[in-house]
Amino acid sequence: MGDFKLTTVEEFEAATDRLLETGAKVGADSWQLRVKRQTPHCKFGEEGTCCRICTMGPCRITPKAPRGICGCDVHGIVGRNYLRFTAGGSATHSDHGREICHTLHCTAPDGNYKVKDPEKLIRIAKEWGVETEGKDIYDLAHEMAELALLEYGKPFGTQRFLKRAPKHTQEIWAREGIEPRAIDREVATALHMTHMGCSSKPEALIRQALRCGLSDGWGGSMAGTEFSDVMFGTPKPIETEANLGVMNPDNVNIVVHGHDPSLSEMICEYADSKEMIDYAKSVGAKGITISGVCCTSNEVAMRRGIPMAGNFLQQENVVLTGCCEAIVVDVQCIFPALGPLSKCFHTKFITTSKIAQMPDSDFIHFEPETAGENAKAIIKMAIENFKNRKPELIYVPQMKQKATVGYSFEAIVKTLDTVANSHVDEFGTTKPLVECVNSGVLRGAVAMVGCNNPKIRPDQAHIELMKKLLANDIIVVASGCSAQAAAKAGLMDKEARNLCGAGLKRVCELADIPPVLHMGSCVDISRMMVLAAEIAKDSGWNISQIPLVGCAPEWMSEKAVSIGNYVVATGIDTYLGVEPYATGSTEVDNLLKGGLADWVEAKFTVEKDIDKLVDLMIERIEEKRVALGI
Ligand code: BF8
Ligand code: SF4
Repeated sequence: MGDFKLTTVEEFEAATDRLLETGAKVGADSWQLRVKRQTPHCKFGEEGTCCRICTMGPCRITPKAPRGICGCDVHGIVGRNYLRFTAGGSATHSDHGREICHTLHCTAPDGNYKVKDPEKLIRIAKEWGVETEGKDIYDLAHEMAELALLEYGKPFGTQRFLKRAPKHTQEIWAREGIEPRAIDREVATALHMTHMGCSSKPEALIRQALRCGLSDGWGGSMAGTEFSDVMFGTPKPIETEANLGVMNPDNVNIVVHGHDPSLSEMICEYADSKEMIDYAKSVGAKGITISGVCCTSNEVAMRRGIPMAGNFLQQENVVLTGCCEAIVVDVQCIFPALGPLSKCFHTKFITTSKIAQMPDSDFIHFEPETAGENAKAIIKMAIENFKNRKPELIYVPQMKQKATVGYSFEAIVKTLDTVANSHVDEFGTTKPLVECVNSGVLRGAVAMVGCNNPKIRPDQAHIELMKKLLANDIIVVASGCSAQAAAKAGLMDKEARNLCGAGLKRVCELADIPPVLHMGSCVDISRMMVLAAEIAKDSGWNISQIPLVGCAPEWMSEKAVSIGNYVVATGIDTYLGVEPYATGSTEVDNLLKGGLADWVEAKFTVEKDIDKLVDLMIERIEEKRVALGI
């Protein structure tokens, strides 16, 4: 086993405490302090029983006041709030996807953005019935970009990617009336339905939440993932490192944070140029280190092996190291706190998108047409900031783990194909994986996703859940901040296979994989949908029958609820460690945690006790095995 050892959450916390001491010296605020000031939280908000969608209110439901002024009951109010929450998430993911489609439209052989995976582009074009023969690849890229953009507003029909789902799943969506139409339409319908005096019937509201979620997972997010692969390359296994120790005090440190790979890819590209490295040396640095936070980090880690400095609740820590020259952000999950915090240090907080504009930041508008110049300007700004460091504030926790990442759907299929020798001739299917599950070498799989949330001890739930699953021969695929928690702990180091049960350990050895497979960012949960769909087709099982569940133990965002809705609507039971704001209505709560199964063959389970949560997932996986007779 060599000297491999997991990094513990206690060690993460000790490192954070040391950084917070630096913060205290300069009067910095932190989320740890703000949580104290914000708790206890408002009960009405937590239960979803406050309505403020018209100015006759706000109305709060209590035993004495069981209806709002308009007469809406608690079930209507909670259902509307849940749908609005979903619409926020779906809009956000999908708009990210739209940006990617726009960037695809800007690709040119001599431009900032190119087509790096032409085979994938052609594959999707054929799927969409677009003629590819004899066409210039850039003409095809532009045609596909336009078609993809039309998916957002097309007047008729449903999402093109739905055809990727097994027939049974497509039939369920049609039967339940939840096949997503144009992506923007599902968001607009959600907002329309929840306007004052429209829907107040929980069934109708939750049905639309599923539909709106599906327009994200099988629409906007899927477009984001697929066309990012076309432009930046489909991820393949690659070595990297994770945790704050990847920051190098001798170098100019640039941290990329957010979600859109169009920005981070360009920064990585130029930071690697001789011109920029020489410039960094001229100011006394040894070089340039790019590292990442949140999903943009996952994107560049998966494709370039760029190290991951941390996940969501670690974003302030990178500034607290005192050696972050610039934290460059695009959209989503960016703490506005980074503005004032950066002012306590020499750090430049650089915002780049009109979607995410924040006080106390330097705004450099990043656009596909001028991406190269923008990236250079940002890197130069960071380099020129190197001299402004305050040496007495520099402290980087020497903590990092090795990780093998880059397990796109394509990479998983290719890698696991090597496990079952009998199927070498069937390269390109999930059959070897199905065979491992069938024989019981693998008991099943869990898709671990989502954020950190101070309501749960950060990273602890992700890591402990994964450890127990691995010990029980359940393979884990992970994305988003969950994947980063795993990487920081060391669970994406191939050596971590020693923590697995005998079956999973054997699979990891034969396929030469870590036991937790990094599938990418949160939009890349669409990769997991494709994987589930292909497993269903190759096994003959329905998606809901596969010994597979989803889990977001520390989730916090609207995007996460949108994801939850499409994962469940795809037939995958989903386990949460944090309650959605829906417990105030028995009708909505019962629907989410029970009734949905009658519609889509899956439902939510919420359990705040993490030990119980993992046991429930293992039980469910074993139940599914029994039902399949395997
Ligand atoms: O989209 S897991 S904290 S970074 S919302 Fe955000 Fe949550 Fe992280 Fe990526 Ni996803
Ligand atoms: Fe109150 Fe009804 Fe207005 Fe909501 S819509 S704020 S419940 S009056």
